Amino acid sequence: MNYEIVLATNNQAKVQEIRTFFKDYTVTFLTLDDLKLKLKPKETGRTFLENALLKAKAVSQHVNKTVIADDSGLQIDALQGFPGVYSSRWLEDKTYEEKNKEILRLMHVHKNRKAQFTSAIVILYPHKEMRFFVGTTIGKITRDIDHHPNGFGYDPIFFSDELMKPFSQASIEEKNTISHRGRAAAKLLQCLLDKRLITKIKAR
Ligand code: ITT
Repeated sequence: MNYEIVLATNNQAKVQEIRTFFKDYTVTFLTLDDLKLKLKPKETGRTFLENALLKAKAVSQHVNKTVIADDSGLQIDALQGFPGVYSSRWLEDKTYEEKNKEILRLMHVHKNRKAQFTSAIVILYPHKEMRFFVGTTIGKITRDIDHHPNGFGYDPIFFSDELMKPFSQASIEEKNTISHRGRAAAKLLQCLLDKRLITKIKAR
């Protein structure tokens, strides 16, 4: 039987990326929707790690299962790391098209376009043991919004230095190989394998 993990997120794009990352392993990810849980924990922490833990704990109170949460964001050098932990809450009532336009406007005067994505993933077991995994990926803020349909959030304005294209032009599998979330997930995978909670599904 597959090992079950609850994903403490309301972001369906994160669910897709994580499910894709673990598709060859004996793990099933349950969403808040699957469990009919309507929770939107307040992200009052000052760091990605604090916020990931807040989200994992909020969900863990309602389920007797292992929970993981991801808190992530875009940090732009010329804007002193902004939007960072505010990536989701900043201009919350606006669409990502509008948020991305606003970032490009703020960046108009800056020559230094360097930026990074960071993801902090927390795993919280039913017996309350927890582990943290962090991943980062570097790139540059583009001059224009890329209108290719892949990705989500800030992907259309993030040119990956490693893929040599905007994240919005990468497939989920491709993005997972070098992304902040993919790198944090790789560390989580190793931990789950080491604990023998999951194994690789054997090819037939
Ligand atoms: P949950 O808290 O329910 O998981 P959220 O979207 O609010 O969903 P965060 O609080 O972690 O998630 O906010 C992170 C925001 O940073 C997210 O909404 C995106 O706008 C952005 N972000 C994070 N990872 C990203 C990625 O891989 N590509 C593009 N944008 C990303």
